[in-house]
Amino acid sequence: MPTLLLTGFEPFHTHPVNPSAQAAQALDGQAVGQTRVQSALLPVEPQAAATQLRALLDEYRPNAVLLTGLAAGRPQVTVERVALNVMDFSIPDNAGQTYRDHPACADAAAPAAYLSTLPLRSVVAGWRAAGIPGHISNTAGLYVCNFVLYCALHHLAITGHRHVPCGFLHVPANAAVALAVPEDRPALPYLPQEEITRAVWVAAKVVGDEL
Ligand code: PCA
Repeated sequence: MPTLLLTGFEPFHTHPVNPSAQAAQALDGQAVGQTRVQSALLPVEPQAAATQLRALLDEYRPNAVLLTGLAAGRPQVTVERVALNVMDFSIPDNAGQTYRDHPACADAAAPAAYLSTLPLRSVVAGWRAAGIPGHISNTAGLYVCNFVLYCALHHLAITGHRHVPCGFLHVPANAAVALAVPEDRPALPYLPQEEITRAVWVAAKVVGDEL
């Protein structure tokens, strides 16, 4: 059975939970269509996350890679188109570090950007067919999610696995994340966790079906 590596992130910043982690945990070990989901949680700390991710790619040799994270403030699920070789954090990571105008990968051969190798249009079509509004996003930000997507695509490229579909889903806040925002601060749009998990499941199904 083909394996799909599904990652979520630990909580970060002021968010008490991370809905991407809850979705990844809920789907761990499940057969989605003909594909087995293998989930992992990544720290919101670039070097530690990259080390862990490279080890997961080398150990599991997944047939597809679906990375997920929280984009608090986005109203819908999104599938990212591109990862840039830039880190420019507006908030510190979980180790208290803030990187500014910093390359994600300093190798001379590292390109300025990698395009996601997921079937983006099929994922969005799969969501719509399942009654889930979602769209392609043209920026994954310049924080840890963009960094991790860049590292995964770079690692697959330099280890001869460019053919392995790999990309990133950003999910909205869930109720717990939205409830943690003080009432005098701008309110966050949210989706129930079950719907976030279902959107990740549908994306995994679409990606697995196209293998
Ligand atoms: N979202 C952050 C990092 C971890 C997460 O879940 C991001 O969008 O970069």
